[in-house]
Amino acid sequence: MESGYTQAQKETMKQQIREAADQAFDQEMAAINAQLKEKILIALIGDVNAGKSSTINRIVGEEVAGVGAEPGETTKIHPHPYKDKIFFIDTPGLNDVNTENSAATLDYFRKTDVVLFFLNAAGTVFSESEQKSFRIVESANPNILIVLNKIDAADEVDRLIARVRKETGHKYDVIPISSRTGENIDTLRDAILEMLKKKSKDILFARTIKEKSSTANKWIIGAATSAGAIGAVPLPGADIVPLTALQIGLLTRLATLYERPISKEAAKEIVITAIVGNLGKTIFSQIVKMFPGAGTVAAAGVAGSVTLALGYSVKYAYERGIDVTPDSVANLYKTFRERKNKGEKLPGEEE
Ligand SMILES: Nc1nc2c(ncn2[C@@H]2O[C@H](COP(=O)(O)OP(=O)(O)OP(=O)(O)O)[C@@H](O)[C@H]2O)c(=O)[nH]1
Ligand SMILES: [Mg+2]
Repeated sequence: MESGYTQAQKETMKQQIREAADQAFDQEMAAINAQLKEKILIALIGDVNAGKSSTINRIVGEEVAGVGAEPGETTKIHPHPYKDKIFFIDTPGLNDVNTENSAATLDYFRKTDVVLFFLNAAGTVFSESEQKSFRIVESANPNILIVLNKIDAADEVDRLIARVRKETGHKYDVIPISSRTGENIDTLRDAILEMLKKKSKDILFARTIKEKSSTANKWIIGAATSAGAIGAVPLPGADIVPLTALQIGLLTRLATLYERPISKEAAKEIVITAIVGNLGKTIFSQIVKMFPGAGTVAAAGVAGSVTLALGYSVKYAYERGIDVTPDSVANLYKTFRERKNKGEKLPGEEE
């Protein structure tokens, strides 16, 4: 396959990628390792039976704490150390906020990374006592997502959302979910990750939860979109350093997400294969058909397409326990393309 670069350009680019990758890899790994050392605190606030425990179980994909049908199972502040350094702080409403617990409670909220404020769509939504709790929480920590749970058992959900948004000054996301049916749990999960990302704390949480595929897709599309902004066709010279850094960043994060460490050498050679080698220019028109989200990225050019192909190939390999090497990545890409040319679906499309 013709990559469109002259032999001399290829040699220059390889050298530039090696140098840029050396530096980028060390920086990315240092940043990731720093993230992994930090604690993540997620507060769950809401009346008894609002569905706090059921929702968390859904988000992480396994049983975290006892989900009781008995009202009032959670009776006091209860930081569950979940996994690694992730803590869920389970609180039953704040009706007793004037009691001796209040100072400790507020202290917790101040330290919290994400506050999930639960409302029961099938109950009295945003009652006076809930509003009072909300004001208290809001004063301590504005990183709040309002979770409107049990929408499977409620009517006029849109109206409830509009009301809660209005009563909270349109400052917070109100996310309607059902932890019974699973509806919109992915939206809530993404919102949590988005909030953690702003604090550079999303990687540990993303790695800990069971559902990794949608996180990987977001990272891949994000990196590809940024790559697209670098230049339509990456040229030897100024384009190579930022493009290499982006791809190394994506590779190291995917490796961390799937808990399959990648060596600097392998990462470097994979980037060379992608940029200089056979993931080159000719994939441009084909990639649009191949991967979810490719349409917008491919419009931005070869750099974006190449990054997308790289990301999806590596993700595919990790999900199937295939070793991530320059050869395996290039082969996977070829397989994808052949399948697509024969009109077959890609694995990701079959869901
Ligand atoms: N219909 C419906 N029921 C739900 C939903 N989520 C939870 N429930 C039920 O509501 C009850 C309480 O759920 P939990 O997850 O224990 O609620 P909690 O907020 O953790 O309750 P406490 O720990 O007692 O404060 C259980 O019987 C759940 O099965 C939902 O989305 N829809
Ligand atoms: Mg509970």
